[in-house]
Amino acid sequence: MVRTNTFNKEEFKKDIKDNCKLLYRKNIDECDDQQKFQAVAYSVKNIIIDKWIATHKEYEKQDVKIVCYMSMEFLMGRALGNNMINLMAYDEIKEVLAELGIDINVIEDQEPDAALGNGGLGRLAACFLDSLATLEYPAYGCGIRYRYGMFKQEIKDGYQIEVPDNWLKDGNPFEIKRDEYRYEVKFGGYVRSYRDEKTGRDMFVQEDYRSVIAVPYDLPVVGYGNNTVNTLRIWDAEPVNTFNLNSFDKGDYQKAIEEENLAKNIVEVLYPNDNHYAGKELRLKQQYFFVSASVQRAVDQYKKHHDDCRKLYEKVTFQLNDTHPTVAVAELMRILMDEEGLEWDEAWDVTTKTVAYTNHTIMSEALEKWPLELFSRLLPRIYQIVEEINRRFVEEIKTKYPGDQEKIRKMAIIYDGQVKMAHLAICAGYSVNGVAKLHTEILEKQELKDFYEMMPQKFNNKTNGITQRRFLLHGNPLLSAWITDKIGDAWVTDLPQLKKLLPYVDDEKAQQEFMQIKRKNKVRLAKYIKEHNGIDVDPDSIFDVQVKRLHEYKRQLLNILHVMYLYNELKKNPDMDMTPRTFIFGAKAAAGYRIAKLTIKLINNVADVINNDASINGKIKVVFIENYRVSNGEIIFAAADVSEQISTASKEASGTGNMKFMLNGAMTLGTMDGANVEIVQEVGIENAVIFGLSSDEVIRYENEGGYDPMEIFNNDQAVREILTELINGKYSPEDPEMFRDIYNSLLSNQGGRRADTYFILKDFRSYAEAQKQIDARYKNSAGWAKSVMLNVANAGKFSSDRTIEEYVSDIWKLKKVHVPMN
Ligand code: 26W
Repeated sequence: MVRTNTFNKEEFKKDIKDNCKLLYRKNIDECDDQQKFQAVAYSVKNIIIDKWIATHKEYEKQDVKIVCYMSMEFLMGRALGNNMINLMAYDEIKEVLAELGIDINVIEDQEPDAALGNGGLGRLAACFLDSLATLEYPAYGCGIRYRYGMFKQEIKDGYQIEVPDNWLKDGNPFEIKRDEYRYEVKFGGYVRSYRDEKTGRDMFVQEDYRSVIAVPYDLPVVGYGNNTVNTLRIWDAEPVNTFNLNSFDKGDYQKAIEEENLAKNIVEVLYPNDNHYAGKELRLKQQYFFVSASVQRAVDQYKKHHDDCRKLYEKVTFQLNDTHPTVAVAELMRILMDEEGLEWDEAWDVTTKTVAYTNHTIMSEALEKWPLELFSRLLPRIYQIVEEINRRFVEEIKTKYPGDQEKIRKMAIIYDGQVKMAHLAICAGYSVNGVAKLHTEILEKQELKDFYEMMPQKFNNKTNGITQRRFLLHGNPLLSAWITDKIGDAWVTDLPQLKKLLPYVDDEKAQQEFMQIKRKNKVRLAKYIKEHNGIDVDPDSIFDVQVKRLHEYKRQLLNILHVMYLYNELKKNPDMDMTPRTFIFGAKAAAGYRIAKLTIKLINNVADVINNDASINGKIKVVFIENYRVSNGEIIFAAADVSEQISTASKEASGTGNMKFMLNGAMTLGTMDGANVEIVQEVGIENAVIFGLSSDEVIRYENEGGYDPMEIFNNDQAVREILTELINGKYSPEDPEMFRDIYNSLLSNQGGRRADTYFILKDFRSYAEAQKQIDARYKNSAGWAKSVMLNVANAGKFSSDRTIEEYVSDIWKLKKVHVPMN
């Protein structure tokens, strides 16, 4: 396939100027930067729009099967630069703007990140949409148009402050409201049932409910160098009837107020919890809201061309991004039975051929279990259906394992007064997948063992991936140009082509070019850090980076404890031979996660002490980058030398940041966890630095009730020293008790929680050793260059293009649709 554009520079320039007039009644020179951004974005949309129309025309014409990727989160980041890239018009638009005296980077910086997601799971959804469009597969993303996305993080006095993210403040130039696709979504009330005398069927009607209207906004998802433009459809909520507010009827008035509030609240804000289930009623409302609207829309779309809903699965499949959209199972059953007149068995046959489930975590605190009381009150009809699914499933378990009550306790969908969403998703889904080899193995052998034994055919692995269009082509233009110069540009849509770089890894000149580019990217990041943190960092130091959500299992604490240790070593031995190191952190903590927020404060306090200690000659610097997100992430990945992937083995399902670093030529310093295992397999263990307990060892300790961190505390003087510094005021002279909770979490059992749950002290020595190895390896500059070049050359497997091809052939069974343009 030839990928080209038909971009006309002069036309485009005129279009930008016209937009300035139309939107703002101004000449381009009179517009401020935000206005210029809007004008440019509308001009880009103008190129997209014809492809978008053509794409959907072709889908209808060919009557193709479509995947609906159902997700509470889409962490899209900025759209403008990415759209320009995928239109293959980035350089030309950059030139046009330059001719108008406008700096493209300034324009891109005007756009707020679309941060409708927390972290890994939401960003994965965004990468998948990019790959689906690029590979010409028909797909919808289905989600929620939150008014406020992931909060903005400010650091004040070392503490995280959450600031609302009003991302729609200036309007979103790329979105289109689709008023014609409105759906009612009902909550609460009760179910009245009666027998229809004519048909003899039992009928179920929800009465005395409160409802909202779901209204979709469409965002274009542009394929790279083709004519495919798929759709991310995010739902807004509007009140059913504002008119009722004027009613004199008191009952109606009350109801109208409630419905108005329901509509306002439901899409107000993204829950900023990552890997932590809170059981909030509003969250379940959000789930049912977008799922119901999306399923209703999918069934209606199907009925436009077909009249037998028993074959729905031939034209649509729903992929559930974790358990968050799992009510889709019961909602589809409801629509098929109550509205389309199918019998239970017919509806079940369709549902179990339509719905598939991806698991993204084994952390037990992330498992969604809704209290029956809440679930049945909010979704009375859906609850009845789940009850019946559970009744039949328990019967099945009894038949398969007669007399085994334990199996029922462990596998039932409804048990202990809770609805277990993962059990529902596995029972009804035709596919259950993990997100990395190790993760899938742990699901099969441990977490979901009973389900795997009962239905092994459903289980499969789909190792995550990332899109090289955003995380290399857009984020690292220098390296991209260098690679293309060496091996051509086919890697943009075929990442394993990077293997063609192999002949260059021993070539001294190529090594120097490569490291020069890394250095320029470090200068770019240093400038960003200076502007945003006021800290000077040395581009010739090793940039050692850990950026990801803050969570105890990800062990940012291990990293900063090691920094404290290294600082002590350096103070004792000022002539210690070490390459200067800049430790860079970036992480948002969930607003209510105390120990996570305290860890941020610790990192910042340690940074303050070390950065201001002139006696160490700048050999260690510590930087906490405020408000880590997709857009500054692109700059950070490009500049990293060391990629910290140090989760407790078995806890990180996959990780995807690890892949972004690898692709940009950083060395992984990590545990054998998640996709790190596969990264090491691809690049060779000699081109990564691996440390710590294995997942088997961690699981063994856990089954034995943990290990005794006191033993380490008693016997390792250096460890005792840094732990003591947590409570002696060294890093918090104004309040020596400040970090007591961190100290306690490492050393004492607390209310059913094991001391050092995440094996930080257990892995400490091995980590410190690994860090030493990094220093030693970096000293050998040719050896280092070769290793990190090998990381790039072997990153091919980790493209989300590969992941999507696997989903398509093993799960979704989609056909490519080539969109013609005339
Ligand atoms: C109910 C609260 C909640 C919110 C988010 C529970 C769980 C989540 C997500 C599953 C957390 C998440 O983002 N998981 C990450 O998914 C990535 C994509 O598969 C993986 O790479 C990460 O390892 C995993 O932590």
